[in-house]
Amino acid sequence: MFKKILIANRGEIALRVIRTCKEMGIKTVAVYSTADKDSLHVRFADEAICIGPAPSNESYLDIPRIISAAEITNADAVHPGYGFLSENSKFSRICTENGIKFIGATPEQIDGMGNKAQAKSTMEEAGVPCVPGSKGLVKTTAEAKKIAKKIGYPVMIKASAGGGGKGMRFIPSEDELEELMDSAKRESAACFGNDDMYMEKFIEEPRHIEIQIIGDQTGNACHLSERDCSTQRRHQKLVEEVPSPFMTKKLRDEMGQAAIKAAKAVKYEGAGTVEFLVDKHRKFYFMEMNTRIQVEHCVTEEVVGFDLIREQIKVAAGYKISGKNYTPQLHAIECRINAEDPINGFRPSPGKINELHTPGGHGIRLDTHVYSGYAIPPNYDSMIAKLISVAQTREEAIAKMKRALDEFIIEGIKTTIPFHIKLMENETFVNGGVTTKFLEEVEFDYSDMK
Ligand code: MV4
Repeated sequence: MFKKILIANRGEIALRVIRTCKEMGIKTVAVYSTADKDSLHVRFADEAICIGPAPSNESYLDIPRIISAAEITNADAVHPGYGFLSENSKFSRICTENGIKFIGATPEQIDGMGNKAQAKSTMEEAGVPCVPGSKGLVKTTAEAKKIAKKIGYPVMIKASAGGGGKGMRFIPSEDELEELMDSAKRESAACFGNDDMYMEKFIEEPRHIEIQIIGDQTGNACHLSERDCSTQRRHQKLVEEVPSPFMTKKLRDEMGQAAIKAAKAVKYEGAGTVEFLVDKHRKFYFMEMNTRIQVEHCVTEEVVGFDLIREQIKVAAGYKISGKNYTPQLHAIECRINAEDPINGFRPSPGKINELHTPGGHGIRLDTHVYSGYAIPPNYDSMIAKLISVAQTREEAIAKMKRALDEFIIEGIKTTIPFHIKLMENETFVNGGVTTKFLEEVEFDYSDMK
């Protein structure tokens, strides 16, 4: 087992990893920017090294500085968390070349999944259902028109280097194709320095359902059931839950088997997520594979009953997984609490937390790095807490979440708490009818809130 892990991240996930390391008797090294000198991950780690100023490019994304910190402190492994360098193949490679175990995917797996057109081909070959569309890249608009005509409009054109909706366009008919494909190419070139495109048939009002998988160094892999992440706004997830209210035993089994095929096809080691689009007929299609621990891993932990960070560390150290798949026995919901004002278009609201009262009680978990008096820096992601409720049924989990949101007091900044209170009372959400289109269409009325 590792003796000392450097956590190349900040915020709640850095704290999350430190907690598990402590429980496992592994020493921890925090790295931090000057903006984070008063952060809890700095205080709770065994050692902490300042790696630069507030901008991520000069701190949490600066590979040489992080490798130096690992060498100075004699860390034998690095946990990258999510975001930052977690899916950076160069970082994964440099860690390995320096004799530091990267707790995550290999450079080949990161690049293979980062290239979305290639990832789709790999999955198709492995027998994972994919959305009908182009075989690989679409080079010209003439070729695009030919393929679109064959699969039928509407279609989606997607950037191969993309993800999170960047460089993606909905094309209703041939008339708009040329203009939309050109603009997608320009956006992709500007964002990713690459304008490769592929095409898919448009899936109407899909749900975003992902499968958590874990693989070990012997090539064995299992799934830990699904997470429904359909409650998104502009490709930002706001709520995740398991089981999906749309799930059936048969669908879980089929999606789980497809996700295991996906993992085995790339000999996946560690924790990963296979994302699917699910249409109204419960047909599912591979969308992307994430080669990292995700923000929403906690809901899975609550329903399967084990610590995913611990499992990640164990497989990275060479332990074998049991190979058994999991069916959720409980219901868990996560609300992302962001320092954003939902009443004003989710505008960022960094600043000092003057007063904080955190919820607790039966079935409530709160993962956060904030405390009373903490100043949220404007430089990073706006997520400040993850509130998770766990209960026997969905109805009870919603009731618990509502109760916990009402107890949650954060003064000095605006947060997404009012949004979540409204969502927990929304008929479509309560009925389990949320698709990825829901938050594009609904506008909550906050006038009755203080
Ligand atoms: C789609 C789609 C419909 N049909 N692909 C959005 C982000 C990117 N990862 C894939 N996305 C979509 N791809 C086809 N063929 C609809 C979306 C989509 C979406 C997917 C997941 C979660 C939220 C979404 C919001 C809008 C569109």
